[in-house]
Amino acid sequence: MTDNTGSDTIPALRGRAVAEAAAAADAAALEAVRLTYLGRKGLIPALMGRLKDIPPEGRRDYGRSVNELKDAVQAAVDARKAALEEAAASRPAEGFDESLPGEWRALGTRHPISAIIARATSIFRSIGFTVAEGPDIETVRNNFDALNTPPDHPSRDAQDTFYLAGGDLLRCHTSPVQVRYMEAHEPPVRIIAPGRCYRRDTPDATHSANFHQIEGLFIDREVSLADLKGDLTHFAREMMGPGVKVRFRPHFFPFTEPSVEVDFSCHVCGGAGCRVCKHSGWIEIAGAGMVHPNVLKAVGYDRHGVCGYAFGMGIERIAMILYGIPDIRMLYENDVRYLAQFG
Ligand code: 2U9
Repeated sequence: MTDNTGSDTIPALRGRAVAEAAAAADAAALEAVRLTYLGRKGLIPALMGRLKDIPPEGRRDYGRSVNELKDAVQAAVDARKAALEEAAASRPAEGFDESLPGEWRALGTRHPISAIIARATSIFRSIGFTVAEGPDIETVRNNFDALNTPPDHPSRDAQDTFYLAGGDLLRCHTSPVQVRYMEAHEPPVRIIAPGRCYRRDTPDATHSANFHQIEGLFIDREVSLADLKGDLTHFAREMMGPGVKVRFRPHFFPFTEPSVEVDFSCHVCGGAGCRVCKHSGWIEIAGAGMVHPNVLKAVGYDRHGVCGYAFGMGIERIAMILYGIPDIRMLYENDVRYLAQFG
């Protein structure tokens, strides 16, 4: 026979309805199946409505087979409903199953440069420094003029510094951060400035056009070279280990007077001499000195009757020494198989 489902026979309709009920993914889908076949306007009541069109001698059989179809579909819907309810009852609260193993996430490691900055920052924080930051693109005035750099100083040369089209430049040290800070704050000042710097260096094992520095500045009444020596010695011991010795050699920088270079005893040989320290027992780590009066004047600090010390050191150099990294370029190639061992 045919019906308003198209050409389905009663057995075919039964097969389709039972299969759809069994496949219903949830209660809503099952209800949709039920309405399609058993609902008041569904296919099975429509079949029942045709009883009057059947010749009288065939009505008994027709009525019985539609009733059997109805019972079979109702049974399939009931069975699926029970199965769905049972599954829902045995499932824990939505979204959380405490019996499952924890989710494992692959965490990255800190880049050695970030690790050194974090350690150095924490050491200086513990002795009262705060962190200051500034832009990578700077003015000639903040990067050179305010730092007492003579007009003919080689570092100003376009061979050494990246100049941008409007006359600004990429800072070649983080010192302009301190210039800005002093112009925005009254003394006393006790800040460190870690950050990215740029120089027109040809890349090799120890040079990169991009590198990082951490600089420090302490300005107050009666700050002395003894404070500088004490604070940098503390830093050396915290950073490299308690046995490290520190020595200060006279030097020259335009922005400090007097100026010193700061060496740490070699942490590999303890000062006896080895390949790492080129058999000198010492490794040059930082430059430092008492802030030049012209720098204090440039930022308007001369009227406060203050003085201070400043220092600067290269982060890559410390990372290479501490982690035994032989070539600065390994820090920038971003080979995670190599970098994953640090931090
Ligand atoms: C202000 C005044 C003075 C920062 C200083 C150095 C010495 C120094 C080098 C170390 C290795 C740069 O990365 S490196 O090549 N730095 O030797 N830096 S004193 O002096 C300042 C800074 C800011 C206002």
